[in-house]
Amino acid sequence: MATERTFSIIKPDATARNLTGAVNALIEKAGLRIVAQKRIRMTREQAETFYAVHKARPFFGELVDFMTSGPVVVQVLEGEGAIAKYRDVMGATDPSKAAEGTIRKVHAKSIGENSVHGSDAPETAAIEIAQFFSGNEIVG
Ligand code: FUP
Repeated sequence: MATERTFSIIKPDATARNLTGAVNALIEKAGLRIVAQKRIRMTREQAETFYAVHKARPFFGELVDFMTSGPVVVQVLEGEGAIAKYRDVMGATDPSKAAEGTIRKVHAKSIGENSVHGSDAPETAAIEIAQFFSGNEIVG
């Protein structure tokens, strides 16, 4: 399998509970390398752009409110099959349905406050990485 990069966000519910290191430990234990990372406060415009695909969904407003409610840590993760691997490490969107040992099973509070984001495909990974990082900020 090819080496890939995926985009990750440690969300406000996790930074509020001081879980950045705990999430990073699960990422690194899975063999993914954190090749870029920064802590930011997302603007509404950034969150609306990032989640534009969900614009028509009933939870869109709440999602943007939540993602701008506190600091987030945006990251680029690298590894063999990193996109699918990180989705496995994250677990299902709804933490009550997530597999044992996954980030969302261990740490997430609800389907909305679910601790992490990870890209779902190579095309979205490239777009999401480019929204938050320039090339020279990613050091593999
Ligand atoms: P995921 O790819 O697992 O992050 O899930 P989705 O792309 O389906 O959803 C993106 C985000 O929208 C979730 F992380 C949280 C939010 N969401 C809700 O708040 N309610 C829902 O019913 C579904 C998603």
